[in-house]
Amino acid sequence: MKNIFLFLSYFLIIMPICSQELVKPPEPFGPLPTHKQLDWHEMEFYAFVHFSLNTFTNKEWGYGDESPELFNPTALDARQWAHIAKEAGMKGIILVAKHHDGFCLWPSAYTERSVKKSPWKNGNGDVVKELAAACKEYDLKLGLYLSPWDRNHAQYGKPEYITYFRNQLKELLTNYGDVFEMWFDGANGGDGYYGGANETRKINTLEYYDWDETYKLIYKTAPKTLVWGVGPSEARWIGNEEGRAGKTNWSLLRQKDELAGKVHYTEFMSGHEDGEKWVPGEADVSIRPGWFYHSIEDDKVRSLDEMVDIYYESIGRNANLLLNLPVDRRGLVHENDEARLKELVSTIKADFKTELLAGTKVSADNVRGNSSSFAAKNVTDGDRNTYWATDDNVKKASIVFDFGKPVAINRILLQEYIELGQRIKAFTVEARIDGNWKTVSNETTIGYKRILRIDRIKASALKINITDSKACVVISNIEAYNAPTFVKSPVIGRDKSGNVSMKSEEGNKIYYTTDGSEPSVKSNLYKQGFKYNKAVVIKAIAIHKNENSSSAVTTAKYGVSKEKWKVVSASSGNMKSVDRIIDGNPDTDWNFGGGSNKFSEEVVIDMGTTIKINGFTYIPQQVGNNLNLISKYEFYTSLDNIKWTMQSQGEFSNIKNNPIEQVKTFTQSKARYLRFVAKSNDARKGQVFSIGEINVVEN
Ligand code: FUL
Repeated sequence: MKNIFLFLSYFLIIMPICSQELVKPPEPFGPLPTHKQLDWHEMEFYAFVHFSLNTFTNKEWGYGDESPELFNPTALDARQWAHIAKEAGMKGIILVAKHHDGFCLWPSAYTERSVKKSPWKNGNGDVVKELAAACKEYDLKLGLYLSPWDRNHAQYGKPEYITYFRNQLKELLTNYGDVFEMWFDGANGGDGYYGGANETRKINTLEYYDWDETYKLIYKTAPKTLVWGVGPSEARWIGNEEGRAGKTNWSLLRQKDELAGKVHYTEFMSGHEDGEKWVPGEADVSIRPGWFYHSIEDDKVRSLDEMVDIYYESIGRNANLLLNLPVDRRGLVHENDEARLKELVSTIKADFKTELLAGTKVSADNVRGNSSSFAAKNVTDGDRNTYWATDDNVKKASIVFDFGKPVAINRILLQEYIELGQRIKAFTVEARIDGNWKTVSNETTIGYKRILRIDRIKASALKINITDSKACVVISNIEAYNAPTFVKSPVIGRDKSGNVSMKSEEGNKIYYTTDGSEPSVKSNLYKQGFKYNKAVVIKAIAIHKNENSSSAVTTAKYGVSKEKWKVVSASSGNMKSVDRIIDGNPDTDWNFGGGSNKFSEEVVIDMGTTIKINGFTYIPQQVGNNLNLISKYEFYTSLDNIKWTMQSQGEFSNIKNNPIEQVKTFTQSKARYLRFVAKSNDARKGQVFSIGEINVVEN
């Protein structure tokens, strides 16, 4: 009897335990992340700081001839930057130590073009050092941006500059403690000061920097540093400066092709399913239109709606989010930016307040070797190192969470155990609503993290179906939430004649003010469009149709309407549709130039009346591929269309990567006529130029 008992207990207790131990974890599949990259993925959210001579010259790209004496912050406090970043849950700060104009925020031993020659702290300051100390104090990681392009350096384009660049790299990587990320921007615009040569220098970006050697130097000097951007990098640009990754986003890249110039940057949004290297995406974006601080953008901080979308379309789409907080002339992050960041963080915190899957009944239709080590419930245990895995040949599988009663859900978060590679190619989400299964989402990749925003459902069970995978399924984490309803802010528009219109989501009510005061349910209720052609600040909120919740405020600032504006002449282009450049709608654009013998094209606008202006703006083509961007311009004003005064000339820096409204200001002048000259960037004849809209700045 005793023997039979022992015999049975072997089969019932001991054998299952032993066989569980025998079930091996899945083999890694495809390119894998390094330890450095795994740590980097977990950082998720960190700050970018653009602060340099451009802050004081009001530019986005300096030409390289600006005097270092202009750098004179009145109250620089890197601890303030670090405090703001820490409060926002960010894990680090990447500082632009040298931008394209060559000015160094640290006292480099290899140049005089640095803080050494500025009045700030009598030339004894070091911004990199101050930030490194602040990061240490706030337990943040430090990253640095060193622009490969240097529009100041006399030897840029020659081998000597590469030595200089590498010397500076060594300085940055050895004197300031650990640097978690080294940021190499790809911009190489061509022209610059170059030690007084004032010329265009073109280099072959694939060869000139000899990145292989530079990377060797970095890895030797600072093995913990992850290198981003150009060269054989360990993380990639996401392909736009709007902070948005593709819905499908592989952490893999065909980097060999990229280094051979065979990959277009638009492919960066999604990576390559068949990429041979782990090169995950980092989505960079500024909290304002520009990367550097410009006071004119104080009321152009991105809306909360936009910021929330950015969060979900970067971190929620398997990318890290690098959010730029431009530091102003005081040397501080501006109050408006800080306030918006706080709003973003509290919205996201509220969205992820209560997790709903932990503690539910979890089951899967396949569990690797039936072993508890790979059980379905591992996805709800809060441990990223345990995972649900399927048998080797099983690339389609479902996991079900049973709530027992209807539960409201509108967010689903999923994570693969990327230590074993990125595998999932497609998945769907089903919800059991009133006893029936209904598909609520049909998706592609997951990666390190994927967050779905779905319409709120009341489900008694949730099912995730992996419908296609490169190898067996390995998922470490699945969560669900019921985020508060987010009411989108109204969109305000005003056309050429001053007709104001407002839009919100169907059924929501809009309340607005025209006197600059904050709108509330006691303000004007928007019923239909109205005419307002004087200068005005319109503020509006939307109130949700069922829940009494309100949106954030939309603020729209307008000058006198363009009712009396006319395009009087244009050097080319179809005059029938030329009004598109002054119709108040940036989405309608107009082209001119092309096929001619000219290096530049121009349009003349009559504003119908003389007003005081102190700037103009150019909005490039917004819909489409922005193929015909204007990057060099001249701008003139006149009172009579005969005698012209040049008010501004120069470049629309960075317009290629960031095709937003370009604002150029000048000393206030009376004007009735405007002449806008579009100039060919590289002295190419017959270039086509596009204009979405021309506006004036009146203050
Ligand atoms: C770009 C640069 O040209 C911008 O000035 C900015 O630094 C941005 C982050 O990268 O390509």
